[in-house]
Amino acid sequence: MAELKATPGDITRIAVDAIVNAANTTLLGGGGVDGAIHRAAGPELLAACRIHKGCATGDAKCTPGFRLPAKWVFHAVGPVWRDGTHHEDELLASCYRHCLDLAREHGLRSIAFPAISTGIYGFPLDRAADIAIRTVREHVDASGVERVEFVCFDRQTLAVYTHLLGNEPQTS
Ligand code: AR6
Repeated sequence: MAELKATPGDITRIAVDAIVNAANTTLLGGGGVDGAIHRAAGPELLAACRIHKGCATGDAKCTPGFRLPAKWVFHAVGPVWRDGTHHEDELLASCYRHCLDLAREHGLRSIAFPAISTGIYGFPLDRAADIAIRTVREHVDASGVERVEFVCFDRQTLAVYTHLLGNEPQTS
């Protein structure tokens, strides 16, 4: 049974096998958590991202973590929120699923996710957190991952994840 928990703070400081980036389809960096990850990992990260030649929305690509404490970065591209009728839910779930697939392919045991799409991309936080937790619960055991941290950068995000995870034992 995997452990799922809400962790306050900055994902660039988390020592896990892989951290997940909330990237865009170019994979060439941006603001928010993407900017923070590129700054902390160093310029080698951008060079490694270029090799992928972009990433489709709902998919994720892997690079090394370079100067980060995490060994790997999975660059996931969440959907831009429009009105909920443009496959936003499915595309967001697909990001989490693809990251767990990458973790299985690399034989990883721990992974940390930010709240993908809930910043600049405008996905409603409650709805996104529910999708994140449900999708991870559904797929984590098949992935071999034993520890999942949902890293919450702000108080509101931490409150939502703590509420959704906290009413039950923090296991999948
Ligand atoms: N650690 C953990 N979470 C963070 C950090 C951090 N260091 N910094 C911000 N967050 P966002 P999106 C939180 O906007 O909505 C970029 O330009 C933030 O508070 O980073 O998927 C990309 O290149 C929020 O809860 O990602 C794309 O163009 C969450 O991370 C676009 O933004 C996601 O916010 C992606 O937008």
